Amino acid sequence: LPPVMGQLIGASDVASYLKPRPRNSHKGMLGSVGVLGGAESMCGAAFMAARSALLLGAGRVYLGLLAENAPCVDILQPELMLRMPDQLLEMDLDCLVIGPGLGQSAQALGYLERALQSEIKLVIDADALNLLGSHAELQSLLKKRTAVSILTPHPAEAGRLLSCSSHEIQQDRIGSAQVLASRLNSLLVLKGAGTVCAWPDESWHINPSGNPGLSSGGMGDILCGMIAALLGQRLSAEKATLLAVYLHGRAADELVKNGSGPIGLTTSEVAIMARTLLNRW
Ligand code: NPW
Ligand code: AMP
Ligand code: MG
Repeated sequence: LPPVMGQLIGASDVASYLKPRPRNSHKGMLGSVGVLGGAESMCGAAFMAARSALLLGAGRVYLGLLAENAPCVDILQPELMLRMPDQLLEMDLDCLVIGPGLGQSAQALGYLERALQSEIKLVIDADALNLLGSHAELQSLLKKRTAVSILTPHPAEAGRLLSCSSHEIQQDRIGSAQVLASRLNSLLVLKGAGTVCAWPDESWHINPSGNPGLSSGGMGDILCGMIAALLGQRLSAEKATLLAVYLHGRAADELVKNGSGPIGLTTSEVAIMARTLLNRW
């Protein structure tokens, strides 16, 4: 028989990935996470990613917003540290989320180019994926990276990367995720019901958790913050990805059981429930 390349993500597998904190832990060992995005009218996406990184246990979370009129503090989450995007790219971060609400301006393109040229671990989402889809030179930079790159497209973003429609992606979700992972030398998370996580060696995992309560704006933005928080807490890229994907869906499942969804489920509820599950396991 050929070796089995695919499997379902199991709660019992991922629950043990994040080890209990040592008694003498400090924020320096729990990861400095950066989030770069939030152009005009889309700051919310970057705030959501940053807040979810905080809730999932990152030691420090920095946020760089592109919008000219961006606030300098998140009044509702003052733990977040706001920085200019240029400053953020010069910091010694453990990982960087780039893309939520980033827009596709020349400025956004420049920041993405710099991030891809750096040695930092990257979680690449939303508009950063759209920019990659329309700039072959960025794809070459991505392929050449030796540091971790995790891509989190939904079907339309995956279609932009493969120059096809989201419908075509949906016809072969596993194949599409495998092609993107190996072609772009990245860990690939193809989102949507039954999220597919594919690695460059063509192995893949399907996520059984999650429900239609997650079908609202911002749910993808919190997922990339969750992955980054776990990377910051020193999980391998594969483990951080599988645990975050499972937990994101499982949190939504718990909330639907409690009657908080599927109708009207919000990102903050999902991130807080994910924190509860992580602390209970
Ligand atoms: P269709 O119709 O099937 O072809 P876009 P976006 C598809 C920011 N945000 N299964 C579907 O396409 C983001 O971070 C800001 C199948 C759908 O119409 C980005 O920077 C927020 N298809 C920017 O906005 C909150 C699926 O994708 C299309 C699918 C644009 O990102 C919202 C939409 O994709 C948002 O996060 C699925 N499961 N999921 C804020 N509060 O600031 C998606 N599709 O056109 O890339 O737009 O994802 O909203
Ligand atoms: P985005 O489209 O970037 O906001 O991401 C949406 C997030 O919600 C992804 O993690 C999807 O996998 C998840 N999601 C959306 N709709 C569903 C669904 N019907 N079932 C399970 N997960 C979903
Ligand atoms: Mg998204």
